[in-house]
Amino acid sequence: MSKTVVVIIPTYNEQANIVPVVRELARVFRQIKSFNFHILFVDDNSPDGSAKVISTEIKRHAHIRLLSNKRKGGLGHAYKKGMRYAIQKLHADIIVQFDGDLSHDPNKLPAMLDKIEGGSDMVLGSRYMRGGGIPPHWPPHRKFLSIVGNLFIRLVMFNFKVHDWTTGYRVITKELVEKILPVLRHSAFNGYTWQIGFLVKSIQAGFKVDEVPFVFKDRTEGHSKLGPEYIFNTVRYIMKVRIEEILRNRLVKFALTGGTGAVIQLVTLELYRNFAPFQLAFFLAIETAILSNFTLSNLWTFSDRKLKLAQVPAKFLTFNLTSGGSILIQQLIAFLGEKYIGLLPLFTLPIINFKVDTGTMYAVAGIFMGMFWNFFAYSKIIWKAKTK
Ligand SMILES: Nc1nc2c(ncn2[C@@H]2O[C@H](COP(=O)(O)OP(=O)(O)O)[C@@H](O)[C@H]2O)c(=O)[nH]1
Ligand SMILES: [Mg+2]
Repeated sequence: MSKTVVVIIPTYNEQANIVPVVRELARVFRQIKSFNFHILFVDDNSPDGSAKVISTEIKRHAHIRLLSNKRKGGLGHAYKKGMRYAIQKLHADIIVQFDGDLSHDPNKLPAMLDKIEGGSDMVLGSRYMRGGGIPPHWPPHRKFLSIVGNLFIRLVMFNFKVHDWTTGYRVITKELVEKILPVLRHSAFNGYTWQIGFLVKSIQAGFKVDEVPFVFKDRTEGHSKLGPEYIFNTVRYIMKVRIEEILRNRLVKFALTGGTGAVIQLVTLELYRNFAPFQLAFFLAIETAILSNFTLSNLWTFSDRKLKLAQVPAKFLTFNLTSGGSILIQQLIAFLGEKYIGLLPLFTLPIINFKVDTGTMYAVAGIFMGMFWNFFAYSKIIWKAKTK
């Protein structure tokens, strides 16, 4: 049995574009015999009467449907509704996101569907790769924003495999849609943030994303609904996603935990000196930092391997010993350096007039080696992964 493809077209004031878009898609559908095609319009009660034109088209063609919303709910809202309907009512195997203004080249559909048949989960129609493009007559500032904007996203996401993160032309398998739809339930994805959100979540979930180049065509009828808040929302979204990704990294958490410990040690040392002799204050400050490191590591850095309450006393004791080990490593390096290389002046940092000698280097090396040791001790001894 051949697979069912549902092309979803959200419309808001696209009255003059409906007939040509149906004609163009129908022409391409006729060339591909191996799929059942449907067109599903999702209209938000467009004031220009788009729905009326769609209804006339439904009488002239088979396989066209219309979903109507009472009021404008945004692009993402329209796609959510359309995708659910396409899967549940039209039994879609493959879903296509397609703009109603003929900006997307329907002739690229066969190549995109081929890639889906070849095992991709999502195929993007991409403007920013060889063979793709944006309208040559765009004014320079619009070209700049479009190209640099996408470059910026690629840089922030640190993913250079995807060339066009914001394209609205996409062919997607039902399996991917079923996984990602619930993830984007939140109303933050009801507008244009839908596009970047959908792609980011799909990549994070490990789906295979591919691209086919196409040349974006400017609409000849109607107006774009894209507002300036779109740029702001997209940038805010990718920054948020990246910071979350970075903070999920254990090494980053470890470094932040250690940094917090160092600050706590310095601050509490000043505090304890008010009522304790220096040696005791020094020791107490170290112990406070150790307590902070232990707590943060257990609740955050290694929260996936959190200790049971009964384990805490013994593990805390071990933690003290391994932390002592790190101090020992620092002193050993300083001792060996001084003994075999010596304390030689290197240079002076201008402005702050800080003299750097080999002793500074031994301290830096010691701190680094101590950190290596600590991370080893944390992950292999104290918060050892359970072997199954
Ligand atoms: N149903 C619905 N469609 C929308 C909404 N906003 C935009 N669209 C449609 O989404 C598609 C892309 O929008 P467009 O304004 O062309 O965005 P641009 O191509 O990025 O400038 C068009 O078919 C619009 O009619 C909305 O709030 N609801
Ligand atoms: Mg458009």
